[in-house]
Amino acid sequence: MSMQDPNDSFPEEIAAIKEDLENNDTAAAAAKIQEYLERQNNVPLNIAITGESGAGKSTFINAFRGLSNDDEGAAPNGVTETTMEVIEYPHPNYPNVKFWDLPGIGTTNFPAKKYLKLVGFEKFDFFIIISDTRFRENDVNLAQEIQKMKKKFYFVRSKIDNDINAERRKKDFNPEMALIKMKEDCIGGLQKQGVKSPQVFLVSSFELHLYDFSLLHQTLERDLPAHQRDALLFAMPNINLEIINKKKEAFQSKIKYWATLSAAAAGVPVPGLSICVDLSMMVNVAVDYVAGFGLDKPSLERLSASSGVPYTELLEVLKSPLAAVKITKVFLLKLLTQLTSTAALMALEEGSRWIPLIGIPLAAGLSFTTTYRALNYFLTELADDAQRVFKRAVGLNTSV
Ligand SMILES: Nc1nc2c(ncn2[C@@H]2O[C@H](COP(=O)(O)OP(=O)(O)OP(=O)(O)O)[C@@H](O)[C@H]2O)c(=O)[nH]1
Ligand SMILES: [Mg+2]
Repeated sequence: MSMQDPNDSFPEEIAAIKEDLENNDTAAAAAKIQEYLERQNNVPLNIAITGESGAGKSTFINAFRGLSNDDEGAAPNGVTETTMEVIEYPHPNYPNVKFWDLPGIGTTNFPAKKYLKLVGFEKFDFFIIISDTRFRENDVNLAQEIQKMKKKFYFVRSKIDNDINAERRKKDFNPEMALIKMKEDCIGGLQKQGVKSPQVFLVSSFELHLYDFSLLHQTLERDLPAHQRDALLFAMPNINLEIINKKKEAFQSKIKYWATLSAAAAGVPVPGLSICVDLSMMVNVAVDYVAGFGLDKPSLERLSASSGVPYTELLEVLKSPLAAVKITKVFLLKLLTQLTSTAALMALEEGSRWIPLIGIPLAAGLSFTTTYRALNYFLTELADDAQRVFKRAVGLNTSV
């Protein structure tokens, strides 16, 4: 039986878990699953942002983290390294993902090699070089030195909304053509300065859902090693429906492991529920879903601040009882009791392929099924909410 899942980012660990299950060693499998799931949530990703003063570095970092510039959380988590100020900004919901605000190389007067050494280039997974005009000699020197250090870099041409607004005043205004031309100019300029096949992305930090930000994500995703792709994905703001779907799929592919954990732990039934589930585990997973979709109260408040859509209007489109609330065991138990009695739950396709691998008694099987179905249900509802919230935030029609 093939259980290969394209979303598995630690293939060796998964193979070991499957082997334990096939040998009926559920306890060993459970321990490995726990470890695997924890490891997945703590994959570090370090993104360096550099560019001249005023290029839009801080605004880009804030927007990526779902913050507006005047947001309280936008204050630096300050550390001063060496002789230069390199400031670390963790993602609010995924602190394993860090953005590093580097000083513009031009303001430091260091040659590129020295600059990279001083900012501690080894720890960065890749560099984003930002400019609000054409890219200069400094940017090019830095890019070439980054390449020598066997690291990746991407050029972001910022404040595209300004350029488009300026174009708008022209008689023959054509936004598509203007964007193509801007990109060609940037690429041409970089090539003239000796950068081979430069990757340039046109971005407005005020409107990440427009222009090239999603292309930047796709490119980064393609370039990153498999185990870091989910870290990037979950840190992504919900800039389109595709991102929301990808997050859903990534969560979905883990449900069978959570259900197996629940089955392995089954023994004492939960009061009020006829079968055994691990309530505290389920609370953690639900909290994770909510955070991943940005449906927790702080994330929604930040979205309201950055989109200008009142918080209460965002709340209006929420349907899942799990969004924008504090999820407790008591709360979840109530929800589960309703769910198991109404059986308003999803099909069990993936789960039923997995069950025969686990040599478990009936009670545990029920626990597996309940956990599997409930998590599936929570996930689907929250993903739908995320879509509606996204549409409302960017002003699309939200009728459902
Ligand atoms: N219209 C528009 N303005 C932007 C955008 N990004 C940044 N800005 C503005 O450009 C100015 C500089 O942005 P910052 O993010 O502070 O630039 P920085 O690179 O961090 O500058 P330093 O910290 O001084 O090196 C601010 O007034 C921002 O509001 C954008 O995408 N669109
Ligand atoms: Mg700044």
